[in-house]
Amino acid sequence: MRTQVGIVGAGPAGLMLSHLLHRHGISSVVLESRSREYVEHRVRAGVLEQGSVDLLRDTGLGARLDREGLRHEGIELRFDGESHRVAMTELTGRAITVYGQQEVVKDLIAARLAAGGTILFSAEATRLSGLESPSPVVHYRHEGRDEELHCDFVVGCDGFHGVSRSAVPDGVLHTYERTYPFAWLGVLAAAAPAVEELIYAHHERGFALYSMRSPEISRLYLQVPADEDIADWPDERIWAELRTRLETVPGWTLNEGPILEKAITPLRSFVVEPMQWQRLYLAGDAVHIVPPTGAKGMNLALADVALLGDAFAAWYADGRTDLLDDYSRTALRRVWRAQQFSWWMTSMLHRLDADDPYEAKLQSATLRYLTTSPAYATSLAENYVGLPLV
Ligand code: RFL
Ligand code: PHB
Repeated sequence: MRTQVGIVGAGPAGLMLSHLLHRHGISSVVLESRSREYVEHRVRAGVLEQGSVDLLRDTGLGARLDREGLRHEGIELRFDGESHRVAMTELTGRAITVYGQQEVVKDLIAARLAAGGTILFSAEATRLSGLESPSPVVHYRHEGRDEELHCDFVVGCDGFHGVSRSAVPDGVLHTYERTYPFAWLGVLAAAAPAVEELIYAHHERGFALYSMRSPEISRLYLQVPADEDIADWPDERIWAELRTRLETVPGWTLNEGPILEKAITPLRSFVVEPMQWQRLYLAGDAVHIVPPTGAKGMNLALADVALLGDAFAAWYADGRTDLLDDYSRTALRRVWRAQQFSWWMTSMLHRLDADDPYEAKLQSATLRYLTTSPAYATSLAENYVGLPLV
């Protein structure tokens, strides 16, 4: 098979890139190791920055998002038995939209297929070759056969565990990394959200987050130790812990309901530089991971491919190489802004070292400062709603 841009991975990054390229008249093929059913039902992120919403709307993907997405103009910080609102829209003029990542993925798949695009599901890329030549190849396995996808460029959008990054020779990439001694236990529950805005709760037993997906579905997270086993968390234990960490404000109670899904995700900060080598470009979780506390992962993935879409358009239309050459440097500016913000939110809100009371006092001081200083709150708000693309 031959195409102009070979894309590995049908997450938000790979699918959006294919959609953007199509709008510029550039052909692409997306290879995805999982089934369509699997990627459309994988529960992950839920928060879209204003810039991501604008990108979806401006490229014809706004209809269901505008109907079903929940626009939020603030978030709540809960700590020391108090609740404080960060009025994001008042402070920045912008808002976020709660719309599940799998809904973005469904909308993108539907749009690509309606436009005659090629997404091969259950097609696992096994290795890349010829990246230093003008016609690189993605080797993949599909329906029991080894196949080749020949293209002008390869874009690795295959997430943290993908194969694309490892095609770069040793010594070229620099890795910057931080692991945290805790993870998030996330649940999806058939319970009407008890609040209209997200609650980020700092508690002596650990962080908790109250989010949602719709007027009927709540999405909740608990900080747990990194090596925690999900089998040790029957539903009743989860609800009890959520009540302890979230019901800290007089008169506020959690709405409970059947738990539809639960999983534990480790927290990690990770960046690989540069985001390009020869004819291979890397985007999204394949080159950078943030802990989810800042709600930045999916947004960064979309921002990367927005740059790549324009860069390939300039190359195919006018033979311009400047945008492709600048891709890594430009994208990394946003990536590192999000790294710092996500690390800061994570450090402020999680229980860090139980034996260090000084740390806990610092966290309280930071949170209190946020609730008393519009200048500091604006810094949180402008990062959370997202700084303008590029
Ligand atoms: P994805 O979504 O991981 O997609 C990569 C795709 O590549 C496929 N793949 C391969 N295909 C072919 N051949 C191979 N060899 C392959 N290897 C892998 C995979 O099957 C997959 O389909 O990466 P992408 O597109 O870069 O998107 C990144 C986002 O998924 C990720 O950053 C977010 O989910 C992170 N995240 C959040 N981001 C936000 O912006 N806002 C949030 O509120 C938010 N909350 C979260 C999150 C991630 C979480 N988890 C579970 C990691 C909450 C959680 C709990
Ligand atoms: C979510 O709704 O899944 C979500 C919201 C905010 C975060 C992380 C995840 O910071």
